[in-house]
Amino acid sequence: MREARLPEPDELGDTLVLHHWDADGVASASLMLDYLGDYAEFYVPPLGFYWLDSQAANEIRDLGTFDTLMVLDMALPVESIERATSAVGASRVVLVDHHVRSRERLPASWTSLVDVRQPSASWHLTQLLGAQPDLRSILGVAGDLGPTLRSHPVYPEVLGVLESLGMAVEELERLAELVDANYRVGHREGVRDAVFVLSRGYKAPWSLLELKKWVLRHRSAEAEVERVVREANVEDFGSVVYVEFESPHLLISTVGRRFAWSRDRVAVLVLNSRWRKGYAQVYSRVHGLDLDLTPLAEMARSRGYNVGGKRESVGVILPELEARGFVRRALDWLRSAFRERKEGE
Ligand SMILES: [Mn+2]
Repeated sequence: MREARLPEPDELGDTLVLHHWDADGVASASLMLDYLGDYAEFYVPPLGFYWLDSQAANEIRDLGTFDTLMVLDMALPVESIERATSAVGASRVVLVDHHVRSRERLPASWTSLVDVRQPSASWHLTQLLGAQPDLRSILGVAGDLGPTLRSHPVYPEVLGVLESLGMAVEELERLAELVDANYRVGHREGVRDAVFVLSRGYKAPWSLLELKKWVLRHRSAEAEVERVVREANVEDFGSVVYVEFESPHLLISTVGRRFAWSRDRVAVLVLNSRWRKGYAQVYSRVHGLDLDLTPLAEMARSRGYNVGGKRESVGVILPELEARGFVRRALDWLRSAFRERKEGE
């Protein structure tokens, strides 16, 4: 089989690039801007939503018509991508990603450049472009790998790029946090703008590290985490801890991890009861023991909620009005799962 390749800019034509809002998505979009130049237009989906609703489709339609729709660093459902494609009248779809996709079959006409072995979309894209890795290539890696960066096989190559830039790894991590601050505080225009800021400034990382608007947004994101941790309602059932708060920020997994890691053997269930646009968020994580949360994810999925997660953590977006009912059932499930474990020991 011939390996799929990234089509040339003149094959892609006018291209609408839908990209993820995190540091990797932003860095990848900036690399794509170099490649496509004036042929590229960018769109960031509503922050925190891993699908495109009719309102998003309208926003996309307002951007005009395009030859190609590209989805970068985001495993959007096929239906959402089809919705966006028809909204802009595109005849070509290209996916550039490293996320595991659900079992959905992709239409055969799409160009799928998905490689789940890649540490980031930015690293993947750098290779697809046959380019020398630059700051953006490794910024996505640092953002996506987080604290596991230093033990990942790609780390020596990251260090090589850092050396050529005269930059320390801590500075790279700090820059990824600064870019992420835009989405954490819910500043969608800031995410969009960050693509262009990176394109202008990637050769001068120090000026980026001091960019006032990013520094301030980062400070406010951190302050909101502290506020939520301090003010949240916490119910302790022993092995299960329930945490509830309200915040418009995307911080539920950060808060959940904080509570999980402060105890030995625990499952935490966290509810952000009023997140935004009539939606709430629920997050669960186990720490210090092996309890498979997949049934919890299935419970949410069967109700039609948007669900992401792994064995040890699950995130759910659901209508605000249904949140408490779901949380009650989830707590019941978690507590009985624990009881069964105790009896089995
Ligand atoms: Mn990524």
